[in-house]
Amino acid sequence: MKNSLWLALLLTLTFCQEKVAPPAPVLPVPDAKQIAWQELEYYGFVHFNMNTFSDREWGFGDEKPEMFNPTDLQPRQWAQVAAEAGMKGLIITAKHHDGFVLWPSAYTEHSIKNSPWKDGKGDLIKELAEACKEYGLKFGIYYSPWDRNHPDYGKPEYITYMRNQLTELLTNYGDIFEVWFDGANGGDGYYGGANETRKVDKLTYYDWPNTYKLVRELQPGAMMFSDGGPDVRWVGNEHGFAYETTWSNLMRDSVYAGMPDYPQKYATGQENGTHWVPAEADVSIRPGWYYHKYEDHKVRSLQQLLEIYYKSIGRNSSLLINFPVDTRGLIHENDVEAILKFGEKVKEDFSNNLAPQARASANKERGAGYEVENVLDGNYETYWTTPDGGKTGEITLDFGTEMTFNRLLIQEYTPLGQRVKGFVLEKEAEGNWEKIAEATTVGHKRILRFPDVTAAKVRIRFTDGKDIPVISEIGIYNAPKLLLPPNYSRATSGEVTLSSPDEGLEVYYTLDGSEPSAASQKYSAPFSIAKASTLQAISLNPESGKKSDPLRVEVDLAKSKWVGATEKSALALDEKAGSYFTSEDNSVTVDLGENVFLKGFTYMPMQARYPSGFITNYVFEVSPDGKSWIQVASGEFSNIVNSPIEQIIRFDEVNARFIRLKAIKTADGNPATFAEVGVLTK
Ligand code: FUL
Ligand code: CA
Repeated sequence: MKNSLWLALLLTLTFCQEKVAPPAPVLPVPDAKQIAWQELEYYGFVHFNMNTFSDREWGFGDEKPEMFNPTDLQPRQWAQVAAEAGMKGLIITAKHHDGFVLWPSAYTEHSIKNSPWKDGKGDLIKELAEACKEYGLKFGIYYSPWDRNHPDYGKPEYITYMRNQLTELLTNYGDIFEVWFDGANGGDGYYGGANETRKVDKLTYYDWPNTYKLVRELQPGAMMFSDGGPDVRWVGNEHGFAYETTWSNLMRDSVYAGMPDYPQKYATGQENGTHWVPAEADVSIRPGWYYHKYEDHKVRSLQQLLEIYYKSIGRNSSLLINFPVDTRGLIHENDVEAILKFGEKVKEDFSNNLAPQARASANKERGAGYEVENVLDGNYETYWTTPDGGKTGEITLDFGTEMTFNRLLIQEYTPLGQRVKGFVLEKEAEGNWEKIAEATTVGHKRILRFPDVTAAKVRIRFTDGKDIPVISEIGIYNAPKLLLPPNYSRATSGEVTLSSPDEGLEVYYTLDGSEPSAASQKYSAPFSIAKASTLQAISLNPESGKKSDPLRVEVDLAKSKWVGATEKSALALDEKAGSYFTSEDNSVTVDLGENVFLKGFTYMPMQARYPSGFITNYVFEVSPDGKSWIQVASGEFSNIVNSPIEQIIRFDEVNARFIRLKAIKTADGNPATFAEVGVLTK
């Protein structure tokens, strides 16, 4: 009797000692589906619908179903590419603003069932749902509330139509992980032939509460996206960037889809937001959301994609990258190459977490179950936290030996709410703590990039928060350098600037056609190239000795003495492809400032997102005095509309002081535009 009493007492004591209560949550907190969704982080968008065939971004609604005619439609290729690129899901534009639907809906004729694709017997939503399953991807639906085709849009009847279609989509295709409601709505359209402008009250027209209820009933696990949630919110721009300070908390009741001041006022989330509505950053891999052949050369570079990664996923947002599937029905080769390289590089950057090699300690510990080691165990569910009271805490990682690194990753345990408002990363150097980097919010994931640091001991100080810090994971990485060719630009003076694509790389170049190496001229500051030369340059990692592929540019005569005949034509002579000159008389005339032997000219068409005035037929003339002109070349820039890259035309050598490029015809009949005009002298 006595013994068992003692045992019971002992057990109780031990139990009491070990049982430390977890911190109370700081509201708001995510629900179960939001917690699961958070883990996905990175998934893909597919914009493929009528616009693909009308070559538009927004269709008017009067397009004919016959136009939807892909020649090689392969949703399995999309899924395969997405999976290989590391994406966790795909969201398809089931219906965009033009109203055309990619499944045989019973409620409209404006659908693939009246298209030539598979003789109207196909169901693209079904095919993609199956392909996603095959490749282990989650499947999501984009559905535009705005419908420029439907005769009832703007009337109450349309809401029934919308709910009928949502019911089809959310019943017949298995699990849907995200339903994407676009915020763009109301305006002019076909509307069943009415051809008029219809405005709706964005707040009340759709009766969102009841539409949300329907989605919840049919797909309880689905996240609903719109500008203001309810489950996931728009990041407020289409560049794929979240903010230095990004809260998952949102004043949800103040926000509705399509509100004009949403991006400025609400997109960052708010510290005191009432609901958990995390950000999603959406961005297309090209300038447009839909495929346009003329953007084949404008697929985002690896450097740009990485920037997006670190500014979205690295800033407490998910990342949704769009593929504008082409008119064949495939993700274009250029986009495939770009996304696979990107996927590989992200994997490489985070392939080796150094943090678990360190001995961790903390200035405060809550007790058993909340030890500091929890931030190094690779398990999101386990976390370190401090006793109640205060808003700060420090973790020190001691490697015992010097380590080199350039990334810090931190994850808060968000089921207990987003808390951290400020933190600093420091290293120990000769007994002192030196700051490496600092930032504000953490949330699900925060990643800081900084130039290589070598240290044996680092410290992360959580300096401010809504309450005590609760940290799931800390990672330290040494991301390999981005060994891409240097970036090149040139001023009108002839001055050339080269920049390396990553920290800590060196740049070497040659001007004589030979291949650059570490023995070539090392780039340290802008230098001048006045005459025609072949510039080749490499980026080189001085530690590994590895080098990038060479950049190769045919540099020609500097434009320092050039004067355009009109003031505005200087925009065609400023060495900037992004600026352009619109000419009412369809020509550019230039005084080269000296007599020059010419062997050709170049024309860079306008590079803006919605270009106009591409020259299709040209005449090129030269003159000794700006008065008497002789024509030295004429012809066609044949594929310029589809491929608006720099056009290079050669002719027999002539001597000239003045040049003139004239458009005989432009692609759209609008005044000719010139992004840049140059000459060839070599
Ligand atoms: C926007 C739409 O208007 C675009 O066409 C595109 O679908 C993009 C993802 O959302 O609001
Ligand atoms: Ca952990």
